[in-house]
Amino acid sequence: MYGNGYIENDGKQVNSLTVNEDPIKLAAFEARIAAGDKIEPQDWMPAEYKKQLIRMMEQHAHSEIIGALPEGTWITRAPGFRRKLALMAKVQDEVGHGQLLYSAAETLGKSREEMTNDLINGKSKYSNVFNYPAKTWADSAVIAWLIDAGAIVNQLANSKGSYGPYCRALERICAEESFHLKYGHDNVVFLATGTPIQRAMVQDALNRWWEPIMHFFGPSDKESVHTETLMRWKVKMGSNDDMRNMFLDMYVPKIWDLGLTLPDPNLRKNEETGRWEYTEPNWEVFKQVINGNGPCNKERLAVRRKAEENGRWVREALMKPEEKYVNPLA
Ligand code: FAQ
Repeated sequence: MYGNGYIENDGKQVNSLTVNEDPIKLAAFEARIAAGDKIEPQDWMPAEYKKQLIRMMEQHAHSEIIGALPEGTWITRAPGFRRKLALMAKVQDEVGHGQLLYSAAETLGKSREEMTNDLINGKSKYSNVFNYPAKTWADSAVIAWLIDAGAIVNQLANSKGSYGPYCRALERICAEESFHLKYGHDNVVFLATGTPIQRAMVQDALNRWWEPIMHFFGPSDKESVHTETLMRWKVKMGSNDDMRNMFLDMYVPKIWDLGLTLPDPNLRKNEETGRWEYTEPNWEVFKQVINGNGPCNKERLAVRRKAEENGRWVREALMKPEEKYVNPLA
């Protein structure tokens, strides 16, 4: 099901990244991966496998935490009590996913504090999509439907991967994301079948979010740096283009069914190849956004930095083992 379109994996990249590894241990490790075993934290693993997993899980965890911000701004303005409750629960879930993923990354020896510092100092990446503003209520609907959908496509595949703690975290996350997706779909359907103003609002949001969503799955397979290694070691279970194609297959027909349009005149499924054809999104914009120069990068990191500062006294208090109790205020 996954990985059908990816470049032939001749192992050259992996070989160059593992030259210093013990060949016997490496062969045994790769045999376990090929057999579908889960690798656990105490097991032997090549340094590059560990490094790649920390990078990916950490970026994923940061994405969940920063991803709570664009939708979070709509909690106070959600239309009606039920929408407010649902959005609050969703945002809370996303932060919880961040916690699960930080814990999974910590099993490989990088502390949460180091990961947080790398995020707020701009050293570590997080998903491009969360560097755009959620201008209207329809933006929050499009995020909840289509970004959660993209996340599920990616994470459901990778939950069948090789690293035990990451796979278990992903399974749990996917279960919650599938509720988010239903919530987002319900919101989009409501707007798309509502008044002309509501319809125009959701169409406008879709037009603005389409390119970031196409970027979400990462650069094309020809440009992707890490896919070859990550697929060989079953950390990624499909290439970026495969995941993008799967998402288009599942969601473009649903978008068109609602009478909404997508801002790409070349978007169509080639029935002979089974692949979607589209105008390449602007990858220069993508590079700018993931390297700190998107519309909201600075604002997002400033909010995270402030939260870190505000919570410092709590962390310090918790880290004092000699403090057994405090005097109650009343
Ligand atoms: N954004 O060689 P590749 C969510 C970077 S969770 C930013 O192809 P790889 C839930 C990449 O890091 C969303 N950077 O990389 C939610 C690398 O840079 P580096 C997050 C990106 O790792 C919903 C360079 O480009 N999901 O949405 C992006 O093989 C709603 C070269 O790229 C995950 O993190 C990007 N989109 O494939 C929350 C899933 N794409 O590190 C709130 C796990 C690429 O060398 C509201 N991650 N880059 O400096 C993955 O599956 C993979 O890491 C990919 C990228 C597919 C994202």
